[in-house]
Amino acid sequence: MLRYTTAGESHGPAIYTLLEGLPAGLSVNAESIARALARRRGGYGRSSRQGFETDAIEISTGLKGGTTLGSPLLIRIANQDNSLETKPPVHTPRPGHADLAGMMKYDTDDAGRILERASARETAARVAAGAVAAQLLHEFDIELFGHVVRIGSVAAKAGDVDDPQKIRDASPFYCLDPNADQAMRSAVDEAKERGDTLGGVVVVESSFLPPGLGSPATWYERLEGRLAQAICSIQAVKGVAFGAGFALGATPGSEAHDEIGYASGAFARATNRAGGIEGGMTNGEPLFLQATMKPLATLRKPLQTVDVKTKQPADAARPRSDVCAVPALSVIAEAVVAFEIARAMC
Ligand code: EPS
Repeated sequence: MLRYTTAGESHGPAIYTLLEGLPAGLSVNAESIARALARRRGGYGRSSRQGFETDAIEISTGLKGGTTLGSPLLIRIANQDNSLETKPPVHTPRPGHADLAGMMKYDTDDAGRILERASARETAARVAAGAVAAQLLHEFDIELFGHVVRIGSVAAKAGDVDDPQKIRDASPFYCLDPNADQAMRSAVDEAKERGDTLGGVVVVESSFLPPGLGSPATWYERLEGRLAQAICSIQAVKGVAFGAGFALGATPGSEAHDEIGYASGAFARATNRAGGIEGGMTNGEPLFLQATMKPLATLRKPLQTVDVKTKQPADAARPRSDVCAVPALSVIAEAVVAFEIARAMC
């Protein structure tokens, strides 16, 4: 079975991805992993950390001559910020972060012991795994495409564009509507000025999936379930929707489904409200899913909390953090979807 796990602390010496179940003979290109990691570091609104991390990777095991042996692949991503052992304890948990729940779970008064793994730094390891999965999918001409459609109250205009990759990669928000970039930038600048943070919405889509990936018969192989778990496990994600998503709950059946036609030797649908998945399987139509990210929990103008040692009201901790990490989410979401699709292909 294709699977991966990650290890490593946000401010330890390195983070790691261990991938198991890759087929033998797959060509693994370290540069395309590095490119995906560079995209994750980018996007407007990130903290100074992304300016000095280089995400230098080492593929420590699993390859000979650049192709997989079929054995576990271990990827190490170095941290430039390796300050774990000298960080002072944090007694003022941030509302919205893993701090307080983790302190109660692990019976500690130091949120630092929780945030080292809860931190979104871990998503670099997931992007590395997704980049390897993308190389496997590439062998089958399957590509996935993630982009940003909302930053706070600013929505991108939907619509088809020529050369979406070029437009997205030129956008500081990884967005397909160049007219939205300026409004998004102002929204992030204003949030920063206020000591606030912003969330948003991303889309992951693919036009190239063969029908039948997933299962109608086994609950944990149903593709929407697998993808929802992968997406909702990303730090700060609070929701996922497929196709028309939540709007389907307010739509009569006569307008909610995608009627089936047949033309030029293939089944064809005029609409794609299902987002390319029916009955837990791909149906041959484009995959379309959205994920929503809450605003990050570390605010320069701190929310109110309690000092867990004194039990007195206090300002929440405000370690270095991003104002907005939604562009990065589009890269991470693309990576975890690539992994689930590759897993289903295997
Ligand atoms: C992040 C690394 C972290 C945070 C952020 C994302 O690094 P540091 O805490 O050292 O600045 O900037 O993490 C969070 C948003 C979070 O909630 O922990 C990264 O590499 O993506």
